[in-house]
Amino acid sequence: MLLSSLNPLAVARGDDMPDAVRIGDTALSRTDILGAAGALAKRIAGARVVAVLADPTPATVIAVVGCLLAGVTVVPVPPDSGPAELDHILSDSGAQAWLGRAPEGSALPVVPVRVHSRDWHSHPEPHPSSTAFVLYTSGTTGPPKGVLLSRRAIAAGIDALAEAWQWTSKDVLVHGLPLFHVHGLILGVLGPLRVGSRLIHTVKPTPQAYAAARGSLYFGVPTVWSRIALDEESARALSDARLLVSGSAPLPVPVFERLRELTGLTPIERYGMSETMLTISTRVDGERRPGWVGLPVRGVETRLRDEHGGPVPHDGESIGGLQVRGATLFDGYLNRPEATAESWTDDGWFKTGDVAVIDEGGFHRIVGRESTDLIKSGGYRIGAGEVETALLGHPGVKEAAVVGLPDADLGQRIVAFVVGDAVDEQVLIDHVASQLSVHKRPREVRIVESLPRNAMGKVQKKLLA
Ligand code: MLC
Ligand code: AMP
Repeated sequence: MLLSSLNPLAVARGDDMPDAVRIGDTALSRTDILGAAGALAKRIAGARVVAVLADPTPATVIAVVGCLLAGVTVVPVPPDSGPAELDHILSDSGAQAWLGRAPEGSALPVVPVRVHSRDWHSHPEPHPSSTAFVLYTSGTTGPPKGVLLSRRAIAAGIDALAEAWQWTSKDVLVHGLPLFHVHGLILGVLGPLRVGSRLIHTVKPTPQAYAAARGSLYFGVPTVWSRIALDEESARALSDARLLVSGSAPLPVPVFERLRELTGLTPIERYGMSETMLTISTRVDGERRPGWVGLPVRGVETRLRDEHGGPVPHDGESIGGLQVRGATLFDGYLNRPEATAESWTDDGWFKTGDVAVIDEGGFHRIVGRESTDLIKSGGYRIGAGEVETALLGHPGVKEAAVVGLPDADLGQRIVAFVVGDAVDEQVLIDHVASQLSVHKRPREVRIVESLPRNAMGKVQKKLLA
């Protein structure tokens, strides 16, 4: 009826339910979403690219679906983005308008999202290779890069996971993740719309909200799961679920084991990136080994390479750079031909920047990242360079070096080493939180006399860690 390559509402109408999508206290049927998105699609048809301040609200879901219907590229923007991030995202993406809410002071026009509007006009199916999303994600240095994701890749990614997890319309998915990333938005909202399962979005991913939702399929980043593992009552309430799925960062083995003990369920772990969507996962009908992320999903191939591009044996011990190719991959970084070219090998594999081990059976273990300058904190990817630039923008800061240190709750916590004059730690944390998205703030600032440097003057971050 609608979109063949990416039909987020394929099972609309026939099997509709009044609460197909629940976000906080608001429930929407598929017909509600389709009608409101249709009305929006009519208004934006012909636009090229628009931005959505991606709060966890029904308006965000309707805005994204409206763009998919109209074939307009959408840029989901973290709602707490700082002024420099916003300027960069808007100018780099060429966004022509905001859908729904706009941040204060933005000069772009705003197209309202009306949850109760309805329009059933059908739109021509956009080409599968057209760009559905530009997702901004951090690199080691500089401002975030726009990852171009096509309709075709998104459809392939969701379908491959549905197969691996036996995810069907009988499931009720529960999560409370942000709606501006692959995990919460593409997998967590478009996934259920495409598969036909219900979605309960808890707004915040708290243990209590997960326990109260009584779903069959749960998504969380490891921080969410480790908080649940510490809350015995909430964890036990998940015992009736079918699958607990963890991803976006490594799930610590003790958390895996504790969840199994409290819920009787063995977590599914899966691995992915904004650039590749989800490429590796354990399967419902396969082994779930703590500390390992499983097998490539349908349509994806992986390999390991050493620093000279030579092959690394898949023997369960040898460590190499993980490379992937297949149907779920992005089409490059917007306006960044050099960065795009650097991230691919000459023979067409994407270099993830992660180091991994593959065993004889094809099972993958992610060992870490090649660069210490990409930090994963609470499942968010944060570039050390971006935080350092924000710190150096404070008049009291002379030098700054940012690293991710191990943290039981967040996986890594952002720690800034700062050389400066009479600077207060909390003032610097608040300064970064006001310039960038709040989750990019250092959790700790250490004022030091000097930074360790090598003979070339380069900061030795390994010594700080
Ligand atoms: C604290 N706050 C401040 C502040 N200090 N605000 C302003 N200035 C300061 N100095 C406020 C925040 O605004 C927030 O308020 C509250 O404190 C908590 O901040 P937080 O840092 O968000 O909370 P935290 O508990 O640390 O969050 C943990 C978390 C979060 C797990 C909920 O990290 C999270 O949602 N992570 C998900 C990341 C994710 O989805 N990644 C997927 C990437 S895709 P308030 O009022 O807002 O609570 C990907 C591909 C794949 O990786 O493989 O999936
Ligand atoms: P992002 O672009 O925010 O999606 O972050 C992608 C990065 O998250 C990957 O390159 C990995 O470093 C990390 N990641 C995602 N899933 C996992 C996982 N299951 N185990 C370990 N690291 C992961």
